Amino acid sequence: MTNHLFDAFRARIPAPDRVLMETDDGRSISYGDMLAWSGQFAHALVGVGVQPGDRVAAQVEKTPEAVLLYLACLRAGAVFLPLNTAYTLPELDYFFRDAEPRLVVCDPQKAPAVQPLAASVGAETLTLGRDGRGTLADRAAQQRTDFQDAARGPDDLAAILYTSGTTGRSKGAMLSHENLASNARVLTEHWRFGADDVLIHALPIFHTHGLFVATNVVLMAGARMLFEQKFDPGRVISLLPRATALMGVPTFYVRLLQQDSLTKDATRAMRLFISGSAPLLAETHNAWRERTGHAILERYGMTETNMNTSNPYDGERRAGTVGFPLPGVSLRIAEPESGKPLAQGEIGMIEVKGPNVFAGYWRMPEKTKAEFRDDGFFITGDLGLIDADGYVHIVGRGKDLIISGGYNVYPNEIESEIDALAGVAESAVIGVAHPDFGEGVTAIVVRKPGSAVSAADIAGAIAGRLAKYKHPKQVIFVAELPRNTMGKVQKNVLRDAYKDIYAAGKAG
Ligand code: MCA
Ligand code: AMP
Repeated sequence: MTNHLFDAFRARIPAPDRVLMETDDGRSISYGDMLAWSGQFAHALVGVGVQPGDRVAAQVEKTPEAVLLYLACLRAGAVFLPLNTAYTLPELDYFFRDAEPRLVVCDPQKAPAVQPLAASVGAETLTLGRDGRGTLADRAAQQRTDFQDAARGPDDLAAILYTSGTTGRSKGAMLSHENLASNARVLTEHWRFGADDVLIHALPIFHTHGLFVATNVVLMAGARMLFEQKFDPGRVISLLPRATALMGVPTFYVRLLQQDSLTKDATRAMRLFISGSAPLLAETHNAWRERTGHAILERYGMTETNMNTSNPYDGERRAGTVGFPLPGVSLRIAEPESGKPLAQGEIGMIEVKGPNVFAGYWRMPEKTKAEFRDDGFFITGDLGLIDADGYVHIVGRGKDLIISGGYNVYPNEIESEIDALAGVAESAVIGVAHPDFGEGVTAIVVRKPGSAVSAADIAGAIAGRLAKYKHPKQVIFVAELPRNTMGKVQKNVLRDAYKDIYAAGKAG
């Protein structure tokens, strides 16, 4: 019996005593430990009734045990559903209702509030804390270490990751074993990862970047990771001499550049710095090269597609571009409305096809259909062009999306919350250039006549409903919103009017 993705990882294990993870609190987990403990975790999942195809939702802190839970889900044939630790109870409630998990794993402190939500959809709740302890770990500790992996083929689901839509509800992107395996294999080769690599892993593990790009590549290479609970620029610099590679969002690089201890000497042992999830400013790329002598390698992906393009390992890493389509990925620029392919150099919709592209949105066949062309290309919603040398440039977004510190924020979701307040007539949420987060979430609000609703009222209403990173960094009140002749709010006019509010030295 084969288990498509886990067998691929298993085949790359260099030796059982080789280290897979070193944590910031001094723990060291070998590949042999990973095999034994993920087997115990898999037994624990089966013990609470998890069967192949069942969803296992996890809102847990970043610990080695959280990685074991992910691997245990693969081995048990379950569908892993990681959730951002910042999500609030109303957000969780939606995901549980939509995905109908068999099991929910959460922090012990959150369990009293989460358990009733899980129970309302018939899910069991187990806990896993910041210290790696909890009812899941307790149950796992009593299990045998050998586990007969569930048979899973290339097209079976490995994970569902939720991604918000520009309109309407969040959508669960269904990722198959082969989606993840093919991308991990391609990235490992393209970026030349091998058993001697040591990756600084300081990303969260509930989104594609930290889970599938960083963790899967390490597993596929039989490499090691320095597993940091959260990103701390000083710590990362202190780890550089022991590492060979770093993966980060642009905010990582901006914050690292603020450290005087970031020097050529400090980065001498490193072979690769990779950036993605949001545009890396050419300014940051150039400053990094000047300070360290390394050219950051920028790549481009999406939750639905994993990684699509990458700058070259050997050739020129061109600032402001996301490089070339990865091997096996077809990428074209098309006319957004008709899907007609455009000539080289023209700006249009980026569309992709390949083994990396997801299987569709969970229980949303109509939405899935709407985002694919008839010939199978996925419509990314990103606008771009291919230059004369074949480099892909992302020049804008066809979707109303803000990316703040690498997290996607959908204005529609925040506008709905603000508009629901009694004193608010209407609102527009926009992304404004921000020196730290890339874009700062900003709310432009029109009060109802006679209303005195304040920025604090808005913050108070959103708290507890939306994850913190979605909260507006500034709220600006205006008499009316600019509209075009069709009556549509002109967000470009607003973005232009407020483009300097976060300029260095200003509040926010
Ligand atoms: C934290 N805050 C944020 C963000 N993160 N606000 C806006 N945007 C954010 N990204 C809030 C905190 O709640 C806090 O609020 C305040 O901002 C400052 O917190 P700070 O300590 O500065 O933040 P941090 O904890 O240091 O986090 C910043 C971070 C983190 C390290 C950049 O956001 C991060 O790890 N981002 C990576 C996200 C990621 O992995 N994205 C990949 C998605 P207060 O002070 O009021 O409490 S996958 C993807 O996009 C695709 C597939 C791809 O291509 O990779
Ligand atoms: P997510 O929904 O978290 O998967 O975010 C995917 C989106 O992030 C893409 O559709 C792009 O808009 C954006 N993105 C990812 N990598 C890059 C990059 N290197 N440059 C610009 N945008 C990026």
